[in-house]
Amino acid sequence: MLRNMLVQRAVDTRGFQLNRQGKIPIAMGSEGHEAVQAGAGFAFVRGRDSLWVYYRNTGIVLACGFELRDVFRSQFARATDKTLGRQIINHVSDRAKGIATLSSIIASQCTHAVGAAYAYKLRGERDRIALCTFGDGATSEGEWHEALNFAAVQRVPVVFLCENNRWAISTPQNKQMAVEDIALRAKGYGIEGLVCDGFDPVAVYGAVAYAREKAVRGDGPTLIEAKCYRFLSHTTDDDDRTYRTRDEVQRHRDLDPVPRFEERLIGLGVLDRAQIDTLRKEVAALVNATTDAVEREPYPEASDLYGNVYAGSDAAWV
Ligand SMILES: Cc1ncc(C[n+]2csc(CCOP(=O)(O)OP(=O)(O)O)c2C)c(N)n1
Ligand SMILES: [Mg+2]
Repeated sequence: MLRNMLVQRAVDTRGFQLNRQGKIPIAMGSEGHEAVQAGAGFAFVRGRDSLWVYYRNTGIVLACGFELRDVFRSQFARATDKTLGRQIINHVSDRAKGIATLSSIIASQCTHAVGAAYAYKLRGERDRIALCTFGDGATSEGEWHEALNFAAVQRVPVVFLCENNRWAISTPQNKQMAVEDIALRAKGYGIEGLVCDGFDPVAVYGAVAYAREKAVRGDGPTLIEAKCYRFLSHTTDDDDRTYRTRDEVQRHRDLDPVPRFEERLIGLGVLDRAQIDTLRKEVAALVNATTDAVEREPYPEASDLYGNVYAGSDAAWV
């Protein structure tokens, strides 16, 4: 889990650097979400479950088996990218690993996840769930409510995980809803809602593993709200200094989940400081080597544009 959290942080930093160097068009960091994504990813059962995520989810896709080089192929839009360099950055997918492709349309993945889980139920595929993640802002979308309601009525095996980072770009939570806990909304659909500490990967793992077991037993969906914080601007196209104070950001940075988890592991005697330093160096070397290797890969050819659009002829229709 710690390794995954360190990789997430290194990928975020690299994405912002590559954008400022003019090498990639945009980056979306998940700093502050590392614990949510590491914890949830470790509760996902590879080879069985499916994952329905949003753009801030590099950490969880990596924890579910997505390859680091494929993250960079997406960022650099190379021909080797699983979506052939066509999807927006961080909109990654790997069908063989159960990681579904996604749209930037907020909450659209929620109805897709429920559809997949409904299929598992109809086909009698036990011990399989759909894990669906989204932000606090997504819970204002009609599609989110439709997804929760249908999932609850049909008792499909889906786990809803809200990464509540308190902001939807420049909209703070209190301008978006009049409740403090998004998990409360579960009651309105007749399902269980849980709040967990999104700065603690073990707490998130526990909540998601519990909800997964429940779904597998046939006891339907759960809404988990993991409270975290977005340390960076929304994307490299945003400047958060225009709408929130540095004090607020610093207050949350003081609770940074990455050093906090390191201290916890040291306190428990799982790792010592030297081992953590070695791990940090390994992660930095891996991210550097992967960045360099992928940067050398080719872009798609312009003539590839019409391929994989329609079956059959790939000639331009104009
Ligand atoms: C339907 C729709 N409306 C608006 C947008 C523009 N938009 C992109 S990200 C975003 C904020 C989403 O916030 P949240 O769900 O809290 O996720 P976070 O980025 O904070 O992780 C918005 C409004 C969109 N992509 N889709
Ligand atoms: Mg948010």
